[in-house]
Amino acid sequence: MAFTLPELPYAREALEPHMSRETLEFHYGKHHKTYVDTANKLIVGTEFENTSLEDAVKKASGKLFNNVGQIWNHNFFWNSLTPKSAAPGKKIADALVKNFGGIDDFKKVFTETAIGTFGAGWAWLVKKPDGSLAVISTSNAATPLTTSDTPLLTVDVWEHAYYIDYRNSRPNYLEHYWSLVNWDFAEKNLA
Ligand code: MN3
Repeated sequence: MAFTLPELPYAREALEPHMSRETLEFHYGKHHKTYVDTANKLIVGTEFENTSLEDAVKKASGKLFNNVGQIWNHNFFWNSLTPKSAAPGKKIADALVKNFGGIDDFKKVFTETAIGTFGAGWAWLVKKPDGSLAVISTSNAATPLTTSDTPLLTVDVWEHAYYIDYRNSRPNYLEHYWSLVNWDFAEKNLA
């Protein structure tokens, strides 16, 4: 069973002006696709030929982990975005207020964590096993899927995520990220 590149949940230009069609063409159409193609080459003749993507992320190491981790992280990232971003629903809003003091306080922590992630990586809103929410950062292909945390929302802070639209300015990218957040997705993951 080969890994597949899922269809984007929106059109390539749907996230404009915050994220350009060109960024989607490269980030989804080339970077994400390459992780899928590379993983599919690496699993030939291995125990991973018939495992699900989730199981592969949990069990693989080295180069295969890097590629399946990145497939999963990108699948999660595209779903963390929407062209129809609306205010957070009551459940997720209440949880953010309870854990961070307010929605703007959460955004500040998440933005600082994303900007402060050294080099390539990801910032995540996660639910801890005790039910509390936290913001964490992972490097390269590392993902909360291999931990006891439940991911709710993510932002990709690899340079390839923002270089076309914002050059070296990760802060500008983060500013626009908030116009694209799919709070419904975060709320569903919280349930
Ligand atoms: Mn990426």
